[in-house]
Amino acid sequence: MHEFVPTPEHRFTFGLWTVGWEGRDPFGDATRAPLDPVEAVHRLADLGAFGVTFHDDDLLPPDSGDADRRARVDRFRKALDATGLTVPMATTNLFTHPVFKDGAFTANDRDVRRYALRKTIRNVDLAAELGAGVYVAWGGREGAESGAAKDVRVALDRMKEAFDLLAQYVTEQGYDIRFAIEPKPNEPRGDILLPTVGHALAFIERLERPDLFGVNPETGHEQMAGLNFPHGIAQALWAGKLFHIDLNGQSGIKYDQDLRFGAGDLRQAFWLVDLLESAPYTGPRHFDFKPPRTEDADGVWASAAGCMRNYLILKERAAAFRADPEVRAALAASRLGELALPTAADGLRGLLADRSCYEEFDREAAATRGMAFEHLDQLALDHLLGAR
Ligand code: XLS
Ligand code: MN
Ligand code: MN
Repeated sequence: MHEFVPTPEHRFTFGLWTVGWEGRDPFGDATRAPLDPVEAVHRLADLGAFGVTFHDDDLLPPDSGDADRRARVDRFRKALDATGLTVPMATTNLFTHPVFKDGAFTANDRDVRRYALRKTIRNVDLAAELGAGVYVAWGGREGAESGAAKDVRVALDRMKEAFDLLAQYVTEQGYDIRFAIEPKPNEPRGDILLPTVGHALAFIERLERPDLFGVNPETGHEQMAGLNFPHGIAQALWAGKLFHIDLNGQSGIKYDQDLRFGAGDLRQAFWLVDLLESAPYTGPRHFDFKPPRTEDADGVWASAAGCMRNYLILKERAAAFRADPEVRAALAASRLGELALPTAADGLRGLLADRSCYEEFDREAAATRGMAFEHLDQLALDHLLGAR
């Protein structure tokens, strides 16, 4: 039997804000005490994680002076050095302070937009210092609750302006940093700009330096919009834009649950791991979850360990599925190999000249062919449930 023991080679990472979540929600106060980032680093390393990520404010109180900042960064750095934990990603908190109530890069107020950019740039410097290769941008407050409040086309101009300036900054500084835009359909705004992976991918192509931009899709965010997460990830991979990923659990179209990975839609989690492990995707497996506020400190670490354990179990199940000779036969019966053949390797001329594909095509015979998907899917379910 597999032990499912996480090691740094698995590249599991966690945000400081995940295990450090105190359990404050719109209806209730904190249920847990603040967690020292240094303790988080040690506990995550003990659990077998590869790295840790942070918002500027998770590590440094927003109004801390230069000396205090330096002391806190040095202390954090010492914990990283002692444990070998890495910082593959960092991001900016552009949502907690009331100044961001109408957005950051797309706030109607110009002074707020300029402040948001400077706050971001300040933390990009720290990200570079700590060796992060990816900088996540989640625009949780970029949106509206009412129609006339936001001219969306103009707001997208401002969003583009912000990202173009950030790309110029990292290029001029010579930083080896790329940006990953994180879509979300709603919460905390009624409607958020760039709500899905597809919206973000289309937006990126309009930027001055699209090569520096990819996406950071989150399981629950796509599922809040009723979308198929593995399909979104597949399209991001297809576009060469999966720079980072936020893994967690979500049960259907409702508030952002941020359950541990494996909770929520288990079948989508299975197909996701199957996809990531065969892609290949070499980036971190980053968990952006919230240990429920019912949990004490022990429950927090049990929840974090569960994220990694579930990933490893699903990885083993997906590998067993792919290695099963009956599955291979079922994939062939479902003609997956045929999907991989170009539709017209003979070119447009060949297609037009080929009478067998139209004039002589036996449409009725093709229409009655079964696809055998149900047998294939049952084999997958058998593997997922441990019945094979
Ligand atoms: C919130 C987002 C957030 C980003 C980082 O819903 O998931 O945590 O990942 O700002
Ligand atoms: Mn979330
Ligand atoms: Mn996230």
